[in-house]
Amino acid sequence: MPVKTIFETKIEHVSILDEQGNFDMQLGEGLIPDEDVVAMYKHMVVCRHLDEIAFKLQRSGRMGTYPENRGQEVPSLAAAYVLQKKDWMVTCYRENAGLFWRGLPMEKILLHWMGDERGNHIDECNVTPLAIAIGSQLLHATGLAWASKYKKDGAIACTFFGDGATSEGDFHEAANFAANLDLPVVFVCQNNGWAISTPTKLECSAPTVAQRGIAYGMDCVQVDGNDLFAMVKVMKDATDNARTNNRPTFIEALTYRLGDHTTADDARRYRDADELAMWEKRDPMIRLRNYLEQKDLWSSTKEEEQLAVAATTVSQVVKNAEEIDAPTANDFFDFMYTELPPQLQKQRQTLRTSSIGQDPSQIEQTTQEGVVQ
Ligand SMILES: Cc1ncc(C[n+]2csc(CCOP(=O)(O)OP(=O)(O)O)c2C)c(N)n1
Ligand SMILES: [Mg+2]
Repeated sequence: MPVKTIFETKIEHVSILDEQGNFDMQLGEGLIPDEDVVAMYKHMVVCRHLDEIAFKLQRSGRMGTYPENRGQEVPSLAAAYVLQKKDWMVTCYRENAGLFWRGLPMEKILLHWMGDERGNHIDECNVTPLAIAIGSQLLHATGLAWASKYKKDGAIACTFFGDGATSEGDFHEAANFAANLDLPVVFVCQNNGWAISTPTKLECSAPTVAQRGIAYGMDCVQVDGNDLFAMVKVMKDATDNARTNNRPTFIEALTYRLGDHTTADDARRYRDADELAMWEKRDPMIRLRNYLEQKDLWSSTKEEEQLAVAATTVSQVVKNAEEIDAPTANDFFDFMYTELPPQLQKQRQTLRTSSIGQDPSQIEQTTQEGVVQ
């Protein structure tokens, strides 16, 4: 029997506005109206300022650990621009730009990193709380898409994760379910080359991360994740695929975190200065600003004005986050169950006494602090 090839595939790489400023008219013309490109650039200016201030809040002891988003603004913003209101955006922790575009109040992100659970009470838009357990959110997105399909509400789910997350079992389980059950999910992998200090090549021997999706029968594409136009293009294709065919797509967005992994990290210990310098030149905002200036849609004056808007907006956001009333101790109990089980009711009632969890009627003395509001 002759040996025959039974499966062949290829991964396409999509780029429209490259780092030299070349623009592919065939793919890019008419893709995004000029006023929307300007609006997204303005949004990025605000997001970048928030990122800088969040870093400083941590350094000055006013916030807990924070993962800088700098350099990775495009993938989530492009996705949020393409998604519909009813869709779900299910993120990890470097998607501020997209979350804010969808309508998540900025102070909620600060509250989250300040350790205040109210940052995770989200009823403004269909986004889920930030996932810190790497890869866990992929299963949530797949479940949301499955529920939407069951309910026939037409919503799709778009989830974000890093290159490192594709080495987690959760990724493989989510991908398998999504593809086998024909679920409308868009998997956006932000490949920034590193999982903390582990370079992508040490955990993925294949030439692209995108091809990990092929094993599950998904459509897979690689894109320049610092190119707003290319990212919008692949997101449009992927959301059409999800909405029309109920099929998942895997998008590998090549990007780079210009900061440390988090404020608890020092990337200089494992990353070459040359590598960083190369990616600083590929900063998505520089590229977009040059494009807009060439088209006479932006100028230094407009940049100054927008920086002033960003400063005012962000200082109000910080004020809102810092001046919020302290949470009550009862919050601890009040958001886990619809009906609190009896033993937890006892704990709630006796939270501020020295007899936590005992039957309140058995407690002889309750101090003033023991009165639970
Ligand atoms: C389940 C789990 N294992 C380990 C960690 C610790 N951890 C936090 S971030 C990270 C690396 C993630 O890398 P990647 O998925 O590439 O995302 P990036 O931070 O580069 O965007 C690890 C291992 C975690 N948060 N959750
Ligand atoms: Mg990574």
